[in-house]
Amino acid sequence: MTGKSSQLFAEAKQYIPGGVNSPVRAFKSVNMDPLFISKAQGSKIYDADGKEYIDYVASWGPLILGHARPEVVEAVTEAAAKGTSYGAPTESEIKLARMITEIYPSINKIRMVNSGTEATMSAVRLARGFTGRDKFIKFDGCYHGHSDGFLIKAGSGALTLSIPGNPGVTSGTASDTLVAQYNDLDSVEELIDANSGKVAAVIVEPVAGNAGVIPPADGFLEGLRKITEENGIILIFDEVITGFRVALGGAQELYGIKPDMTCLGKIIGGGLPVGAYGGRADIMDMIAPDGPVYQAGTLSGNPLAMAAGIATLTILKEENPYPKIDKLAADLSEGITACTAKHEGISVQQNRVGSMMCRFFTGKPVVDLASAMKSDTELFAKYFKAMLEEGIYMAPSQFEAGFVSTAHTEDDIKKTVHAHHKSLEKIG
Ligand code: KE4
Repeated sequence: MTGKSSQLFAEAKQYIPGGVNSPVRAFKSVNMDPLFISKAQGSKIYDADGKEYIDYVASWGPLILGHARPEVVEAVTEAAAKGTSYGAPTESEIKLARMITEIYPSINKIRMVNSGTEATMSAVRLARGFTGRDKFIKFDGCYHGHSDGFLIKAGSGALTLSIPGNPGVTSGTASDTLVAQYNDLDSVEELIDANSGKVAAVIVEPVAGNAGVIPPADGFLEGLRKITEENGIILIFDEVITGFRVALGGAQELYGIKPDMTCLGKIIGGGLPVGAYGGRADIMDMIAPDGPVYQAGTLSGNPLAMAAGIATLTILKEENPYPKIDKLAADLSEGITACTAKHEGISVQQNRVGSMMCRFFTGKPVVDLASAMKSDTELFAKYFKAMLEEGIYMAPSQFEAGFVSTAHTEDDIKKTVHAHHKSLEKIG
């Protein structure tokens, strides 16, 4: 089924660990060789054999406008013709920073970096520098990139591959990472009480997108805001996925919560490597060169990446595609639910926030990591393969999110529901 891709995978493994440059791409948990992609356009992606798929991975979130959106390609091409990097400030960095601060009232100042990992790593370092405290709280199953302190009970690939979080992470580092349970405010209170005066930050995915999709329970985010304010703790929203995804102003707009700091990535780079962290000016002003907390990057604010981000955010502001893509995602979700009901013995739980979604193979609602972990990952692996054979390219993991873009059509949704029906027939 994956002719040329399998050949390429064998060759890749001679030079690249696991044959991939990021573990989740290896299709390990779905027991098959990964597809190597040759090109993509709109909602479609094409493998090395030229086979077409409807794409719901969207490069793990960035491509809210679909693949090769002409305005984005043009902006990057134009920027490239003027040179690819200068290692010096450019006007485009001001433009992107201003666009984001105008849309996110909680962000007075923002620093560009090259990945979500850099954004969250820097945000926690800054929170430590600002508060003079060492520890931070994350949530079991949430993923904030691969810097050492976050690889404790991380989500995404670490969860998918059941990789224990600690090899290579020192006990000293690990001891400063405290792990609470998502949607469980008591678990946060307990950690704060047990580490009084020592917690610099709470970092949270305001919609968990790395254990599949788990929405915040009513009152969860409000409770986090209250607890952190009462204890002088910096509340960091990791909106690398949700920023410009669940609303133009991200989850903080959707749920009406004002964090102290926000991490962004994915969509703000339009598919090029960009991350960013920003927040209250009094905190951000502690970052070098004005402040003592150091963070740097050769390619931070790269002009091509800025051009892609500006083009992407400009379209999102002008088109306001959210009602359309949220409706398409809702139609997909409803179609899948209605179709599954016709298949005895197979239960699927669909979690969705806006155009980010996930279908769990389990009979009970998925409201936290524990309930997500009850999913039948073996059945998911069979389903994934069947959907691929039907021409649907999903995230190769039960514990990832799927995304609808502005390039998806009602016809794509109909085809996907039909593919779901055919796949359930195969695996049932
Ligand atoms: P990157 O360093 O991968 O750009 O971003 C890390 C990150 C931070 N925060 C959140 C909420 C994230 O979801 C991510 C990265 N997401 C995963 C997929 N869920 C990236 C895919 C991969 O690792 O290849």
